[in-house]
Amino acid sequence: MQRFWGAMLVFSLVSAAGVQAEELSEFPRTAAIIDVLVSEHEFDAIEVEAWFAQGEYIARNVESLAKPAETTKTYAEYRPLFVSDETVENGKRFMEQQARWLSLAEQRTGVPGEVIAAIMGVETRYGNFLGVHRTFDALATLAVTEGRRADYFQRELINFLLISRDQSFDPLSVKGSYAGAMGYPQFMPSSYLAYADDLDGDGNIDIWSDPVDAIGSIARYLDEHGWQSDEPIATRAHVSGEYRQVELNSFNRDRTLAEVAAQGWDPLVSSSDDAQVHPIRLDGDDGAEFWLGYRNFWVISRYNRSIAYSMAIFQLSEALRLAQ
Ligand SMILES: [Ca+2]
Repeated sequence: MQRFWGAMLVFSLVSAAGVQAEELSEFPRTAAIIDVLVSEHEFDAIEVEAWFAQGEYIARNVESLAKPAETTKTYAEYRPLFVSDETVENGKRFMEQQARWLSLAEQRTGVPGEVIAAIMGVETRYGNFLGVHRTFDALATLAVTEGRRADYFQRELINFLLISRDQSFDPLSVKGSYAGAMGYPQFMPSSYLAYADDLDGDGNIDIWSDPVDAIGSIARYLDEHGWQSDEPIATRAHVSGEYRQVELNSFNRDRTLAEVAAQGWDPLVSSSDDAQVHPIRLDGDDGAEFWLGYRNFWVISRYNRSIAYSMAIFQLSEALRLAQ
């Protein structure tokens, strides 16, 4: 108990000294954001100020943004978080429950149901974990924190408030990820505005409580980023010679299958000579693994620009396809 009170005292002294602002309204960027909302988007000043007064600054979210799991773990550590007997079993059940809508989305976009389901599985455990942070707090925290991404999060915060006005919900009522990703598909507000889809046709686009619209939205997102129907996503490759001759684990789109084949990369699942490829080396359970990502792998990476993330989506989708 004594130690507890000691810790409380230190905390109080630090706060009183004003070492760091703890209220959203104390940050210099806040007044400018409120001004944009009022002058450019005709929000009511008193209402906006009340949101910032009731919202919370979440200091640890700023740290979380700097070190997401896909950049701090090897692939052998990362993969089982998302590809396991449990995630495949739950995904199979999700696909059975949503078979009609997955099929409709696939008809419209060419994106296979198992890829849509895999994204939902990795993002939110098929809708069972939508995030614990109020979206307003998450976005406002990152928007008021000085840094190279502050302007990006300011735009996302404004987009979020525009969506809440359009869809008539209280912006303080919605929860999501620490970085402001929302609902079943974990869309950032700008992605909602650009790609969200009313798959069930009821006139609302609800990605927060409706898996059907989320399915349509994920399919549309991949489609509009260039998904190619009936083309492979990625394949294991055998590499003869010096694999470092090609740039590894990059999303540069200027390599073709013919070029990397000439440098000793031999894919298990082939494609056309001029197919876009991404040579990949991962640290798997049994050491180095070599892969070639195709165009559809790059399309998946538009969801999250990470090799580990995109590979986990591909491998979960393959497991779900085989489990059908
Ligand atoms: Ca709808």
